[in-house]
Amino acid sequence: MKQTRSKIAFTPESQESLSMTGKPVLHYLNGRGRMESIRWLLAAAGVEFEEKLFENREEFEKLIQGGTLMYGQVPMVEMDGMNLVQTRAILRYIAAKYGLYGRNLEEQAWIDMYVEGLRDLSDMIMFLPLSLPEEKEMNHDYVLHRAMTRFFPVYEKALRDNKQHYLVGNRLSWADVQLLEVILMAEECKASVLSGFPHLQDFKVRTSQIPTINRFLQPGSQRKPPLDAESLGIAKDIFKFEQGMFLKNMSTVVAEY
Ligand SMILES: N[C@@H](CCC(=O)N[C@@H](CS)C(=O)NCC(=O)O)C(=O)O
Repeated sequence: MKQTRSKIAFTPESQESLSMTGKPVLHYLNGRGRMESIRWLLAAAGVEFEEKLFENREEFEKLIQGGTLMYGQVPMVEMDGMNLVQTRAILRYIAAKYGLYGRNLEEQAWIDMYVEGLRDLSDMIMFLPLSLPEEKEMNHDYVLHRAMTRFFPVYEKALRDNKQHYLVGNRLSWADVQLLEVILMAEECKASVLSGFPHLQDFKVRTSQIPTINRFLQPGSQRKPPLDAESLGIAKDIFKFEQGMFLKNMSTVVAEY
């Protein structure tokens, strides 16, 4: 399941031509970050998309100056005549549009509860590479502990108690797509993270075989690899992340761990 960094270079001209294809156009850097869940959801829904990947701060600033970023931030997705921003808003729109957001308000509420928990966990994993060197191991252990004691037991129990293959409504939803994404992220931190969760193991195997998802998991897809040192440096330059941001975000919860 090797992922590559295939990309389309950012140029003002390509910006013009790409949006003419009628496919959603994703604006981000060439890495996972906050855009990855959006890539996952579109891929799972079987929607083809284009990517405009900026490579440095200058290109990002050009995009900001273009005036399409409501908050001067990405992810931004050009779709259905809109410049969609705010990750959750984008995800919710895609989920609703492609039938992955439940059949009624109650199912939507369940999907939201699962997705928000998964977002808490995936944010922690996403920020791990920003840990201070001397705190990396502690943060890594903390996140895995949280995954195994707070988050995964919830999804394990839901699958067990519902006696269904999916988290909500006995059919694939945004919550399932997000769960598989986060399981794979957690396994990159610790390969055996699912060892105490038989239903999640089954879930992973089953959902990975859904044709649209399976294609996304194959080499050469638009799925992005985990951050390496080089791409972390690029991301820091582009977004001007502060080092130690992870710890600042997590400081209240670390104290009680
Ligand atoms: N709440 C926003 C946060 C977006 C955000 O922080 N984006 C970062 C990149 S992942 C960014 O654009 N940073 C540049 C900046 O804030 O100036 C969302 O979820 O989309």
